[in-house]
Amino acid sequence: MHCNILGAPVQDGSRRMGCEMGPSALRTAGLIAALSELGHTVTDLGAVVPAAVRPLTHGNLALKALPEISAWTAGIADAAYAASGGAMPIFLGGDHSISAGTLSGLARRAAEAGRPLFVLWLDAHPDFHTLDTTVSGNLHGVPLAYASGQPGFDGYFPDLPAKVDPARICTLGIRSVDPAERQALRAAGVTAHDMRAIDEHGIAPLLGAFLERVAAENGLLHVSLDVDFLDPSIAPAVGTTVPGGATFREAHLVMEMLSDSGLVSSLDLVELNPFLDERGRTATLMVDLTASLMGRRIMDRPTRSF
Ligand code: DIR
Ligand code: MN
Ligand code: MN
Ligand code: MN
Repeated sequence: MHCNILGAPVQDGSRRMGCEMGPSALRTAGLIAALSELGHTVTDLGAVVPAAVRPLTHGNLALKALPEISAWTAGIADAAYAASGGAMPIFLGGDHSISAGTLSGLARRAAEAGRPLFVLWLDAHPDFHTLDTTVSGNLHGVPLAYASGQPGFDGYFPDLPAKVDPARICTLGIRSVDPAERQALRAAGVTAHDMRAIDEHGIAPLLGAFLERVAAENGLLHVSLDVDFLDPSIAPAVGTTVPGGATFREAHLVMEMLSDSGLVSSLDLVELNPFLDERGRTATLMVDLTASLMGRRIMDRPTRSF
């Protein structure tokens, strides 16, 4: 597999500074060497450049850095489109607002290829706010709503060349959902597996059922991995820790199942704030999880799908 690495050093989508160091920390933790050791070829495309910032005013006065995030979204969408198709793009955030751009570019690519795009959202949060419903005003809380065509983004975020069908989105690991998001997720038909579902059923059958759907439609699969999907005890370097997250083994199992499936076509690694890390521990875990997704194994096993 050929991997295109793109840095997206965005931090204005979250409340605190530090995510702009995410791409550097993931590179320092050995991402490129890990991919090369697994037999992949890698091109590091450096950092995405945002589009020109233009002034924007919105009735929701809580919104933070709307002109800046809108400009990043346009730049990242173009870069994501250019880096996909024939190679696997890996986007290094940056806070989760970068996925407004990655999903837009990837949806355009999938539409041109005539393939349905599926999205696996690994996160404590569904990030399904619109510009009107967000209470915090932090735009890392809106990318999934934007990319799936929820209302209220027109004139503020770039027009979408293609939307992600909400029925092809699966969130896994959510445990902090605002009331407006809960209602919007249900209305849009997003598959939302919360931590209780993982407790009750185990993570493997939930993921397996989604992968069956991707395979049945010959879909492309984008995986968006937010650091806060993981339990804070193993991944402290994120601004929005929520207790009760995925364990080390659950997270690796997800990545190994994704690898076995052969379905993953692109990946976001987001919300790493290296300023909050304990000697690179979280950055290293994110690299190790990426390695599992890209084929690293404890023992060889006959490849099975899921
Ligand atoms: C919260 C937190 N729902 C918000 N969202 C985060 O600000 O809208 N997403 N942290 O990753
Ligand atoms: Mn997120
Ligand atoms: Mn989150
Ligand atoms: Mn949110």
